Amino acid sequence: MKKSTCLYIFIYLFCELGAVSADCEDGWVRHGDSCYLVSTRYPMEWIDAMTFCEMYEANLAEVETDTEATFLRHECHVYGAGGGTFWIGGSDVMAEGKWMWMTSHIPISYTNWARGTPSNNLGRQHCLSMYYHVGYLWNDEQCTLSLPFICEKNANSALTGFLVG
Ligand SMILES: [Ca+2]
Ligand SMILES: [Ca+2]
Repeated sequence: MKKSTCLYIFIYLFCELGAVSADCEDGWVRHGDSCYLVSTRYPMEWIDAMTFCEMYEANLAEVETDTEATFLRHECHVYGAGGGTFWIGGSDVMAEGKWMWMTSHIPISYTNWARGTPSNNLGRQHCLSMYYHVGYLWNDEQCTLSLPFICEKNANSALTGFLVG
């Protein structure tokens, strides 16, 4: 092999590895320190969506800042193709009106509720969604609805998984 060809291959590999290490696994998108999977292909009940995310060492997304909420609203518009409502990781199933991020067991402080929500309509809405009809602001929904959902994991643990795996 010519020396220059060898050099090009080396540079190519170096850049490829660099791109992967700065990125998330296939199908996941990076924002801040997190990787997100916006899953629309297999809508699930809230609890099943949580389990699905856990299979990827992730959790249903926990949205702590306006920046993160805005990013995810944009992703919902892109992946939801103008429809759909997405589960994220909050619930008040433990105590009515006390909304928690269920993976980290932290009371929800930052909120992005749509007007008139949470409504606990018919006394049955205990899971948190980003709701298409209000521009993906938050709405409480019945947990047994089958909906698309968003998983979130730490970008560094995704990287570690890649290097180890
Ligand atoms: Ca988050
Ligand atoms: Ca509601």
